[in-house]
Amino acid sequence: MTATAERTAIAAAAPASADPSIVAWVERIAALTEPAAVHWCDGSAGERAELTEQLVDAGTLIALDPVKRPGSYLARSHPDDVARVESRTFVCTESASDAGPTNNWEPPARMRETLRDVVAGSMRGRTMYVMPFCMGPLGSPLARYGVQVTDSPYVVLSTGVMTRMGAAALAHIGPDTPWVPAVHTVGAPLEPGEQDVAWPCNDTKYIVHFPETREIWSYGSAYGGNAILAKKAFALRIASSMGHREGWLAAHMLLLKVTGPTGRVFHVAAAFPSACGKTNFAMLQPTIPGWKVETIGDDIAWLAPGEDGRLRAINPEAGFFGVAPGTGESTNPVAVETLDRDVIYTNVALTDDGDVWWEGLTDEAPEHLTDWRGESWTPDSGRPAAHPNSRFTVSAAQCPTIADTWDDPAGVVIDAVVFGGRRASNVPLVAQARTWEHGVYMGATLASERTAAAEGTLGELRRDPLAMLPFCGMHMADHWQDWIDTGARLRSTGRPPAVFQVNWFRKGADGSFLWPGFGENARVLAWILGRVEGTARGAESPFGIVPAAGEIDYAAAGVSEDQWRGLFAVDRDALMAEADDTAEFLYSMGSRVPSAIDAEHALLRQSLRALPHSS
Ligand code: OXD
Ligand code: MN
Repeated sequence: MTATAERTAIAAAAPASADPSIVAWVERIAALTEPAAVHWCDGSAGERAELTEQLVDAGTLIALDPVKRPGSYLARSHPDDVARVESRTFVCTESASDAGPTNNWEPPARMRETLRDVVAGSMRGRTMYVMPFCMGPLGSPLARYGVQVTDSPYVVLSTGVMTRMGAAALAHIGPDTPWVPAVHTVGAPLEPGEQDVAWPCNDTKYIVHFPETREIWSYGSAYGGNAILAKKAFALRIASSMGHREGWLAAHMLLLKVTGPTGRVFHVAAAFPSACGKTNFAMLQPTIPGWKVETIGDDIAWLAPGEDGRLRAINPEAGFFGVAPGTGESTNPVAVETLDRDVIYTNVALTDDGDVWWEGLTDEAPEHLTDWRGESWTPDSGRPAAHPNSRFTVSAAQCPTIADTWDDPAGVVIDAVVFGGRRASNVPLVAQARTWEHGVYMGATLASERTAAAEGTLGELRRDPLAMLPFCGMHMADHWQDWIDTGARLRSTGRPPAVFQVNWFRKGADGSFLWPGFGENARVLAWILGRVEGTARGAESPFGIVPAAGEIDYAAAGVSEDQWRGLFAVDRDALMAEADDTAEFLYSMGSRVPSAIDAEHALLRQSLRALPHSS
């Protein structure tokens, strides 16, 4: 077929509603990647069924027992393609300084050349799927659009769950609608007659963002955020840069609707680094009577000042891509119920009767399993049965606690913003920032112990500003400035939400957790909302405002007085050492650090100096 004939075939197959700019782009990418066929996704149930059948035949998906897990499948990835690859993730702005010190950077022209070389012919022998998608409720003024091409039908199924993907999204992209083009290839072209593998990928990987031209290119991986480009690549990295120009914020935050005993409704946005319990918090079941918590989102929020001077938020996603290990009846019964049907599981273990299992799903492991690599496993095997970053992909709509407003095009009004990390020491269970700027400082200097969501050494403490370290598609300090500016805008017309820092993971001298977490976190949430409502008095502390005596019934949570004291212990020397480390961290962010952040740091030092010395 000639190039012209090929182009004609692609255009002819395009839905009538496809904007010519999309058709022209698809033609260009097809000419570069040379797929054997092009399929325009409509996002229908029929399309889903067909792709699922194809993936089962190819051995990529294993159908689970239709009675135990109806409509659910297990995928096993290549053992080297199991997490986001931060070392291969790039933000390519014209000037290196605009990507900032937290991103890998290459000049765009050089990166484009590299990408052209690796991507050329990379889809040979495969079908290229074209997926129009919408982030946020269709038609919402806060929603944004994109089109991803991919040669992975597994990525098509995942994107179909995680976004509003298909014909309806395409119909919303008119000649004046900006849309983000995203190219994804597993980088494993097939020679004629070559047998495919169950999880094609490439040892070489590139996850590349061009924020100035709003483009995404991903090569070599089919796993999670590396490949479902609508999620981290678009909804956080490209979106943070879009928000910078347009006056809104992309945040690595869950969203909650909380109804208090008086019937008053609150909304909370909370940022935690990856695998620190965001999904559990998003599906919290309060242990205290009279409180109801409903889910709006578990990972990403887009926040924008509304005309009424209040901060409004949407969840741009349509599904949950949650970490399976640690999700169980005792930790997150809502997730367990959400996962009883129509789920794509990746890298969890398979039971002998066609069900799934992972560490933490039940207290006791089954006697025999097939582990995430497809090998026989018993509790004596001495290795996890599920990969620590194994995941479930499931539609948000089937979560039993999903809020009626979760896809409200107007978004919800945020009353409280929460920042949390995984900290064994130094950070109290909860503290309220004295001002919006103090809260942004708490978020900007957030640190957390490393988890399995990305490559790296587990447990190592790393700064994760606003929980955005791997997801900020711009200079981190400029992103902080966007937060500071948002507060100023809200203040000019209304009132910014109250800001809090929480830490569910503080440990005592014996190394055990001081706070039970999970449902008991509702006690902390109730105090936070008491502060918002004006019913909780709070008490001054070097951390900010903490619960006054008697304001949280910790004994009812099974916490002793000693443990409670430990949760708020102030170790002057350790805090001074951390403040020194924070100063170095702020210095490492360069000259763009907002003066408001420097001022907050100076205030903290001042208050620490005034403390009595640690005994
Ligand atoms: C995620 C992550 O997948 O943060 O949500 O890594
Ligand atoms: Mn996340």
